[in-house]
Formats: sequence, C-alpha cells, structure tokens
Amino acid sequence: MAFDLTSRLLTTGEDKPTAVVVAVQLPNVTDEELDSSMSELERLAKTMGLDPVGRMTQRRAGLATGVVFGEGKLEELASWTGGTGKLEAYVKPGTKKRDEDDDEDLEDDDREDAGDAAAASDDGAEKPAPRAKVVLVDHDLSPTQQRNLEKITGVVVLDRTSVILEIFHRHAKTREARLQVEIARLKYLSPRLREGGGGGDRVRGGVGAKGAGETTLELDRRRIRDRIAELKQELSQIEGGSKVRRERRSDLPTVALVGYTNAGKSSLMRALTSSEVYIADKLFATLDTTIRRLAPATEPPILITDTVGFIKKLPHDLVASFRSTLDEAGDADLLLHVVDAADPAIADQLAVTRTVLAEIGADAVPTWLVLNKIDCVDEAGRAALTDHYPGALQLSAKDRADVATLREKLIEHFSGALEEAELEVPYSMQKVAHLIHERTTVLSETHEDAGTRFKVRAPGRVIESLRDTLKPTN
Ligand SMILES: Nc1nc2c(ncn2[C@@H]2O[C@H](COP(=O)(O)OP(=O)(O)OP(=O)(O)O)[C@@H](O)[C@H]2O)c(=O)[nH]1
Ligand SMILES: [Mg+2]
Repeated sequence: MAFDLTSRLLTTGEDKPTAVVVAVQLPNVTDEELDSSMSELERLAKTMGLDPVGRMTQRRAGLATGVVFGEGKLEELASWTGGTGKLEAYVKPGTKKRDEDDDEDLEDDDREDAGDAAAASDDGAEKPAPRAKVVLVDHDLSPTQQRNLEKITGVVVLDRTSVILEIFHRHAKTREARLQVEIARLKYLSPRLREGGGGGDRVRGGVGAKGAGETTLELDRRRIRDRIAELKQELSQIEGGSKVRRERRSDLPTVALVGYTNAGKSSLMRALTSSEVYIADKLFATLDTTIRRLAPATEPPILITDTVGFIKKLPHDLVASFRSTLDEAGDADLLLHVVDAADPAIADQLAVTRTVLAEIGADAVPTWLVLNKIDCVDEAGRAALTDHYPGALQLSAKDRADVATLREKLIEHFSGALEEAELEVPYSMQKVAHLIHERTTVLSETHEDAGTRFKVRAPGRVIESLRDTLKPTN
C-alpha cells in the first residue's frame, strides 16, 4: 500500500531511503523531454526525503501492459532493488518464494542476499549497482501495475501522483489545505486497496462492523467514501467563509502570483509586500494562499496573493481539491505568471501553467508574464528570451530595483483609466495576438484578409505599448 509503505519507509529512522527513477520513453517524447521530466521527479524525490541513486528508461510504444516494462528491463530493475524480476515467482504457492504477505515481514538482510544474487547474474560491466529501496515511476500507474511492479522488485513502488500527494500532505499547513490534500489522497487510495493484502487491514483500524454480505474490501471502500463526504462537508464550511472574505475585498484591486512550482512566486510576494512568507528551494513549498498588501502602501491598497505552484502531470483530483484556493487566481484582476527564466524547460513550465489556468477558468484574467531569476541568465540568454517572449518582464525577485520597477508598473496599471481601442494584428504577428489576450479584455475579434482586428478594453498605457509592438520595425 503506497501510503502506508511510504510512511513506514520514512519513519524507520533510516536516513534517506535510496530510490531508482524509471520511465518509459513513449514515441512522442524527445530525449530532452524525458530527461527534464526525470530530473523533476528526482527533485520531487529529494523534496520527499528520498535519495535518487539511479535511472532506468526504456523506449516503448505504450504503457498498456500490466508490468509497464519489457522482461529484460524488469530484470535490470530487479537488480537495483534485489527483487526476483519476475511476476510469477511471487504468486506460485508453496515454492518457498516470498508471497505477498511474507514479503511484508522480509528482513532487509534477506533482500541484500537476493540483490547480490541478481547483480551477480548480470554481465558484471557496471557493478556494483547501488541498492534502491524505492522505485519511482514517472507515469501514473494503475493499481494493478503498481502492485505487479512491487512483486517484481520486492520494494515499494510509487508513481508520480503518489509522490506529489505525499509532498502536498507534508507541506499542507492550514486546515483548508489539509482537508484538500486528504480528499485527494483518499480518492487515490480507494482503488488501490487490496482484499486481505495488507492495505485494507491497515485502513480498517478495528472500527465498525461489516454489513451483511459485504467483504472487508467493500467495507473499507465504503468507509473511505464516507470519510471523503465528511471531509468535503467540513471543507465547504471553511470555503463558505473564504468566499465571503473574497467578496468583501473584491472591490480592491488584486494581483495573483501563479506559475510553476519553485519559479519564485513566494520570493516575489515577499519582495513586493515586505512580508515573511515561506520560501524554500523545494517543490511545493507553498500550499496555502496568503494575501498581503503591496508595500509601501498605496491608496487604495493593491492586494497580492500567492498561490500553490503547478507541475507537469499534476494529479487531476489534486487540482479539483485545490479549486477553492485556485479560485483566488480566477478572481484576481491581474495575474503575474512567474516562470524560472533559468530553467531550460521554460516552455514546458509555461504550457503546464496555462493549461491549469484554463482548467480553472482563470485564462480570461489579464496576465503579465514574469521571467524571474534573470540574474541566473547571461546576456545572450536574455536576448533570446526577449526575442521569444516579447513584452515579458525580465527581473529577479532578489533585486530591489527590479522589484521596485514592478511595483511602479502595478500601481500604474491600476491607476490608469480603462480605454477602448481597436488593434489590427497581421497574421505574421500572432505572438502579439497572444499578448493582446493576456493583457486586455477582448471585446471582439474578427478575422480579415490582412489580419485579425481586435476591439479591446485596457488601461491606456497597455494599449500604447501594444501599438508600439505592432509598429513595423524597419
Ligand atoms: N537566483 C535567484 N533565485 C531565486 C529568485 N527568486 C527565487 N529564487 C529562489 O528559488 C527558490 C524557490 O523560490 P520560492 O519563492 O519558494 O518559489 P515558489 O514559486 O513560491 O515555489 P512553490 O511555493 O514551491 O511553488 C528559492 O530557493 C528562492 O530563493 C531570483 O530571482 N533569483
Ligand atoms: Mg511558494
């Protein structure tokens, strides 16, 4: 059982359990994409307190089989973990091989032996292989796949979703965030419960009685459903309160910081508001929404809100659970979409954030793209960014002057009266069309021979800058 095993694993006093990170390279995934996705999973693993010691990948057409990888690869994987590398070995009764229940009680020493045996049977080129106590799979696994891989490797197997859920679980601080994460965790857990396989027993906890004809598993699932309903009830009461609070301040201009995890949203929040919000070089440091006034104070005050970061393949239930927190972004008057400009996967970060924003209905809010951590980008890199993301703000949350400039821009934005204007964008300048959608409220959009004609409403300053961008350069 992923969660039980995870917590057991991490509370045995052993420091930093080792992990091997594995992935299938699907046909539409490039080497770079695979690498960046695996690096990210390694960072997630570290955030969770694991020590990633190796990688294993395989090119395959899909993930559809019950065991994810091919036979040979499974043996390679087992040589990392000390498992048998075979599925059948565990299920054949009476063969003196470990079955599922015995496995739970297996001493580490036994595993050591099994691992050496497996390693010795290899051709011995890159030995000795580091031992891995956990397998992290960079895909979502079905309950069956996860279970099969655990049998094959003899160790805990976690997929991307369970790693993210675990981190959220640890970082959630407020009651609201805790409830949100717990609901997502239970939804993930429910289909993974096994009859008599250990997980069910742990969840049961000796409370209540089975209904007539109800198996233990059914009972456990019912309990989880009931618990989810209870948590949702409690959450909706809290959310009722925050909705009221939101409405009360809705006449004040509000700026929400959104973006990929670790992009520097909280750093920017801290710099803009002179507050002490939590900043850390780990993924998902922030799970709770905080709201502060822009400092030094303005009249009327401008509110800045920090939000939970996004990540690739963010579990859907988690997005759903954090809806109310993310609504904060949808209700804002302006979004600062913060990206780590020094990350080679910047385009991915952008795409992921835009997708989630669209999912939560926040894509209609005017957005400024903020290329943060520009202090880590050299001159040539900056020029390339200017080229790629015209109109984006390049800054460093750690640079006082940069932050002061951003503050001025925000003040100007909210003080400027809104104007209506028409803008013609030639088809060759579609990037500007994108900017228009980000920066203004588009009233109408018509496609003509030479280009697109937009009718927009925005502060005069914004319209002016868009007109500038549209001017032919030579
Ligand atoms: N060099 C440099 N580092 C920065 C900058 N802004 C933030 N950082 C660092 O980046 C890391 C992440 O910063 P946070 O502000 O916690 O990022 P976040 O977007 O709030 O992250 P989550 O809450 O996890 O989503 C920290 O180690 C910061 O010190 C910057 O402009 N330059
Ligand atoms: Mg943060």
